Order: sequence, then C-alpha cells, then structure tokens
Amino acid sequence: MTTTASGRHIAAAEAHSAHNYHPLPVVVASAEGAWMTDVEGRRYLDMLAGYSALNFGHRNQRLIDVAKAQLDRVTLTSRAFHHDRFAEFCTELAALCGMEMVLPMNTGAEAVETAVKTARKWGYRVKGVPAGQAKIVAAAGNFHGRTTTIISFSTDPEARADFGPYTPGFEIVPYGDLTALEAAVDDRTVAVLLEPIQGEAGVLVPPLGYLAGVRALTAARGTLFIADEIQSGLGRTGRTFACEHEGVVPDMYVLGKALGGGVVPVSAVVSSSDVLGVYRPGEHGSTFGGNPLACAVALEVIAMLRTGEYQQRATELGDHLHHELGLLAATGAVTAVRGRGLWAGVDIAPERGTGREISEQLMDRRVLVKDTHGATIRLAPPLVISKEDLDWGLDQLRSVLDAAR
Ligand code: IF1
Repeated sequence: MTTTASGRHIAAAEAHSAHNYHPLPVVVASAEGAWMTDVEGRRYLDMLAGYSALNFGHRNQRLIDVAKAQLDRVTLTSRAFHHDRFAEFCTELAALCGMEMVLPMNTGAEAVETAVKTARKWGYRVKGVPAGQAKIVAAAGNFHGRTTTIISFSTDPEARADFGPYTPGFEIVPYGDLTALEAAVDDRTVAVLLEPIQGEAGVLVPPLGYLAGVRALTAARGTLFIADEIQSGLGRTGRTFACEHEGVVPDMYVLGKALGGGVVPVSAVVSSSDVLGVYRPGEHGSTFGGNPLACAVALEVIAMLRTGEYQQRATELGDHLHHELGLLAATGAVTAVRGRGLWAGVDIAPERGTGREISEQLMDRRVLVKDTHGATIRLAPPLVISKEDLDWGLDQLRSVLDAAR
C-alpha cells in the first residue's frame, strides 16, 4: 500500500495523527458537486456529504464565489468590533428560523454547549430555578458533539469511556417516549434537548406526534424545547427544519454543518429575545464566532434555502431513495430502512456483512458511505446529487448486497 500515492498519504497520517478515526483508505484530492477525486484520479460518489455539512455539494459555485469575494475584503475582526456582514447574518438567520436573536459560534458542539449554557442561565435568571440546580433532559442514543460536558450526557460507552469526571445536571429518557419525558420534566428542568431525528443512532425518526408532544409538554411546564438541527436541518429532510414535519417550532434551534456550506465552520443558537436576552457582555464568546467570512458564506446559504429548491430536491429524490431502499428490504438483504428526505439509515442483513464491510465494498465500486453502530450504513448524499447519480449509487449498493449472498 505504501508504494502508491494513497498509501504514502495513509502511512504518514497513521504515523503522525491520533487514531481517533478509522477512515476508509481513500485519499481525496479534489471534489465538485456530489463527486470526489482521489490522489490517483479515481472518482467517488459522495453519499455521506460530510455528515450533512455538504448539503449544497462540494465547492458549490455560489458559496465559493461569496467566500472568494469576502477573502478580498476582511475575514476576521473578533467580536470586539462590529463588521458589515454581522447584523445582516443575524437578521436573516433569525428570520429564516422565525426567531428574534442569534448567538453565532463555529462548530456544532460549540453551539450545543452554548445552548446548554443559555438554558441554564435562562433557568436561573428568568424561570427562577435555584442556583446550581438546573436540569436538562436529553434522549438515550443522542449525539450532540464531543466536548466533555456533551459526552457527559451521551449513552454511547465509546463516546464516554475514560473521559470522567462527568458534568452533572442531565437526565436521560428513552427517545420517542413521551410518558418517560413527562415524568422527567420537573420544576428544575430548564430544557429538553433533542435531535428531531437521531443521526448517529442510525437515522431514527421518532413516532409521529412525538415532537408535537414534546412541544406541548415543554410549553405547559415552562421548559425550553431545544432542537438540535445540526444534522437534520437546512434541507436534509425535505424541509428547512426537521421539526416542520410535525408543524413544531422549538424554543431554540441549534444549527451547524450545512450552515457553513461545507466551506467554513459556522454554527449558531437561534431563539427569542426572552431567551438569548439573558446574556450580558463578557458572559460568553468565541474568537471566530460570527466572523465576516463565516457570515458571508452563511448569508448565501440562507439565500439558497429561501428558494426552497434544495428542500424540494430532498423531498423528491428522498421519496425515490426510500422507495428503492424499500425494494431492497423486500429482498432480505436489508433488514430495516429509516429516515426522511434524502437521508436514510440502512440496516444490513448480518449474513451479507457488517456496515464497515459493505462500506469497503461500496468504496471498491466508487461509492462512499459511512457505517454506524455495526450493521447500519448511513446514506446522505449532497442535495445537489442528480437522479442519475443517485440511481448509479443505488445500483452499486444492490450489486454489493447481491454479491454478498
Ligand atoms: C464525529 C456522528 C453524525 C451532530 C449533531 C451536534 C454535532 C453533530 C446532531 C456536533 C456532529 C458529526 C460529528 C462527527 C461525525 C458526525 C456524526 F457520527 F458523530 F454522530 F453526523 F452523526 N449535533 N456530528 O450530528 O457537531 O462539533 O462535529 O460540528 O464526531 O465523528 P460538530
């Protein structure tokens, strides 16, 4: 392997970087739209899209153009000063969400941490929870990021092991279980934090009515409903926000990934002024949060989402994707299919191979996916994928599964 260009890159990466990932042996050198090209010139169909950070495809021309223009103006000021893209970004993002205020950050985990801090501060300063006693309820199977506080309420041993002592103040309930949630929410509960669809858990869509039930319960109890739409949001499920499938508007959206268009890390907490108005200067911040380059790119993302065309594509291509996957399930090669829009979790029949084995065989057929939790592969191509390319990718999956008989 070390005789090839790919082999040399991989050997050096293994020698000089921590092994916190087990990437497929593909070394990408360039990319455009739904396709990536490796250092040996082989092209691959990207069916992962950066875990939904690349909803608009690799190097979307509109996003590259605005980034290049901003690079020639100003890229970073810190929040010690204003800059001429900031107010517009906050105004437009708040409007897209039907909210009033934005707190911009960079990564998803930073936005989730900001949501936790905001809910606690709101709990003490507005709801009147006794100091230090705020509780946040999260769901089993959650994935909200990798910081020490966030993994403190993870139920995944791999995400938690040997990172203690853990941050207190969180309670876990089964995902999709309103009865358990009702029992958990008490006077100290400042927020319920949920993914509207659980990504890492295997693209788990909750029972119909669950999100509406969470909304009603949290409203009745004066508790914030925080929707982590970092992966499910911004067009992936066929709507701007996954909560829309149940007509639900949370108290707070947590956004990231595709907000930066796959060009720069951009994340944000978006909520009402009653909630985000709790902050006083100096109480939270970030060197890069809301920087000019991030705002310029995110403003174009917001404009692109405003057209509704990406949501429409995710709906139409998603219907086709799930129809085809349903036929695969009928053959017995797949034991379950979950998801919404252009997003699916596919459980591979154990006798056909593990998720990783299927991912490796798909890689040999020039399709890139990511396995999760053993038997599941996740399909989440860029929303710009053509129907022809989507069908070609599905043909490769059918061939891999047939060959594995
Ligand atoms: C990894 C998973 C997906 C997220 C939700 C917050 C974050 C994520 C719903 C944090 C990030 C990424 C992280 C990446 C792989 C990927 C992932 F497999 F880890 F769980 F997508 F499902 N909320 N998800 O999905 O955002 O700080 O990464 O910007 O850590 O391996 P981030």
